[in-house]
Amino acid sequence: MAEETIFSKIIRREVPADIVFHDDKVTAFRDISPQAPIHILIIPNKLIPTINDITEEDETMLGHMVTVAAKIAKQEGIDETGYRLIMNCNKDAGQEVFHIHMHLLGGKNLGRLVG
Ligand code: DGP
Repeated sequence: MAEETIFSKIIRREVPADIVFHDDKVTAFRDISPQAPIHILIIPNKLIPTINDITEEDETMLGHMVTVAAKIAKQEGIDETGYRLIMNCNKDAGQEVFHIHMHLLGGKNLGRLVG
């Protein structure tokens, strides 16, 4: 059984967060330590510790995370200027919270990361 993180408490509204979207599959809220003018985390309501723990039954929910990210980007007015979606897995990527999450970053030129 995976250990809960602070994100489970945010989903259950036991810890305050600036929630911008939620439905039966995902919750999205502003990052406590923003790395860009817009920095939102999209997380599954189901606890999955790392990307390595994703199974085929999670595929629909993962697609939904991307759809929700695009919807929020539009809501935040950065759909046309652009944004970046990032998911970190384990130590070398700097994952700190072991409940998978997608970072949505935008609101400024983010520079080139890869490519
Ligand atoms: P990562 O390094 O990918 O595991 O990113 C974890 C992010 O979670 C990091 O950008 C800070 C954010 N975070 C951690 N704890 C909290 C919290 O209690 N509330 C909010 N809103 N964000 C948090």
